[in-house]
Amino acid sequence: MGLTKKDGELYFFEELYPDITYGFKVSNVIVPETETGFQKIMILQTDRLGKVLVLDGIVQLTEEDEGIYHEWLAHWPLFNIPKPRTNVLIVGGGDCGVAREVLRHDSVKNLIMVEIDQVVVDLCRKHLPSVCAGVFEDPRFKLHIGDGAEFIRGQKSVFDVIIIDSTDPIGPARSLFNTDFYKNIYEALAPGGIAIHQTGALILQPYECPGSWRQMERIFDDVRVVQFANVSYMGGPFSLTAGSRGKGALKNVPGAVRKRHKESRILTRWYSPEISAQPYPEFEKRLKLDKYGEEIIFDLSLQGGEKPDFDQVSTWSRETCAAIGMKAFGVPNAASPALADGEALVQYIETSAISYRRFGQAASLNCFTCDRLPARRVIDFSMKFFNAKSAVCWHLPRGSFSSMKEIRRNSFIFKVTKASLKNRGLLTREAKSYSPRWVEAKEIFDPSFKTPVERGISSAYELILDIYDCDYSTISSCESVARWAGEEFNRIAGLEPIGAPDAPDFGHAKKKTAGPSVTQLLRGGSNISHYSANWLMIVANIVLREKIPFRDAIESTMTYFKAKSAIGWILPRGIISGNMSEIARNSFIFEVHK
Ligand code: AG3
Repeated sequence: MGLTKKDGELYFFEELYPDITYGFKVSNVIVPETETGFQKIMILQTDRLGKVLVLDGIVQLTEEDEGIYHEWLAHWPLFNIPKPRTNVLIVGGGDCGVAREVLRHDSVKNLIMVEIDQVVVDLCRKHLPSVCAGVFEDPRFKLHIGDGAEFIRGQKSVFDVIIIDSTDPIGPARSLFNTDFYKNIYEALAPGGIAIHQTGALILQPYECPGSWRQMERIFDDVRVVQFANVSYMGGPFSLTAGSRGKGALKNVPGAVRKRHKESRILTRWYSPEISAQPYPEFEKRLKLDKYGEEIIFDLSLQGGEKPDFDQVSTWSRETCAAIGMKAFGVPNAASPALADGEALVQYIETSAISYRRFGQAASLNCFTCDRLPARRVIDFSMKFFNAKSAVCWHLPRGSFSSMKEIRRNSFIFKVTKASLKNRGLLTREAKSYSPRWVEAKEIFDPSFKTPVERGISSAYELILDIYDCDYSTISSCESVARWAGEEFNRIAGLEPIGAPDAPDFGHAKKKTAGPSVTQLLRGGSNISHYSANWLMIVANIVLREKIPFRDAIESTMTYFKAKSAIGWILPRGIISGNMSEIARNSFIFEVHK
């Protein structure tokens, strides 16, 4: 919307979000929207907020409240760091508001600011002199015009504090939200140093802070979220995410911080050592969860030649949702109304998806949720629905951050009968449960490896992949995940897609699901993937009959998402009956490292 007339008066409405905005009355346009070569800049005069800096339609600061953001960004790390604070780097920060606050610390001897956009610096210097007050006159300040991500590369143990005052991860700042950048930042920190980054509004940008937190958590020794709220950044709680090189620097020990603040004699307007700026504890707990989801996978034998069609299976999927108390999203997706042998039906649910396919007389079912999973109810309901006497089940922790051993220990294989369903308690306790067989990836990758189908165990098999530490930009774009599922994977694996990948937006970000889903129906199979920017993870279930080149398919997937590690399972599917220990012996779990 940007500048808009409302009742004959000029208003500005922010353009960060497609579906929600805020605005204010503009008394004068000081700098009309100008393309800088990197972004669009505009400076406005308002009665209520003073001058306002807008980049690409997004409010960066207002004179009225810029102090809140700049003070927290500069003083939180500078007062927390126990070691001398001598060398400081700012990445971005072209308006010089953070630089102004940093330079108030006498202990800072050198401050380098790397800003990509000279036009922002010049126009802010000219029109927002109160923001950059004193900065250009200070001999400790050095401005470097260039790309911060480039500048930082190869710098080793140089800075005590690094402050990343970037725009949002759209436009020129995209590269500042990636794992490589955070790694380079870590390297550039002196031991004991702290880096801090603006990571967006907690509620309106639900992936941003968790996405940065999760990447930083893998790289830095301690990570912590700092929370505040201001007027300029709509949506209430706003986050900064800090990481340290070495342990202990982010403890925010009130006594020590208070002492440093007092001794510095810096009179802050907004920053105070009395405020812990800790995020909501429940938010923090969710951030630290280490399991993405859970899945129950089971095969039933259908009665006397039955071949349920689209309508029947749709009813099953809808009623399964009701049985587990989860909302269905959209309508079931299938290749044809007949649901021929091997063809999948997929129903998205509020926390992931449930799916069906039939191989001969076996119905192969999956129920994945990123929330609670009442496995007993799913199995019980489905056995009744399809009138089956027993089910072969695999219960898997999906996207677990535990060790391989732990993941294997929590992957259960067991058989359920009508009788065992009558009891209460854990299904795996009652039935004898088995674990999948742990094998080296190279065994799976060896051309001589035989799938459960080739071993004569089952008529189909399922390749399950949990791919960790994906690249933020790749994983946060639905198009790029759909391109992987629709083109890349099939090309390498030699699979024939039916139609285009289905990647609906059910507004997952606003709901409780951990991530949106993509389905690619395949000739004789399907690829159902869930992905999540805040978990930096893609979890995929590929059900097939034919063998695919596992090494190439998994390697190219990991390369595509720039991932470092993955856990995989290969399970027999389409089982009518069988010996459980044989089924377990032919259910594999493996670990892949780049
Ligand atoms: N840079 C951070 C702007 C963030 C805007 N995002 C938002 N409202 N969700 C500000 C630069 C000020 N020096």
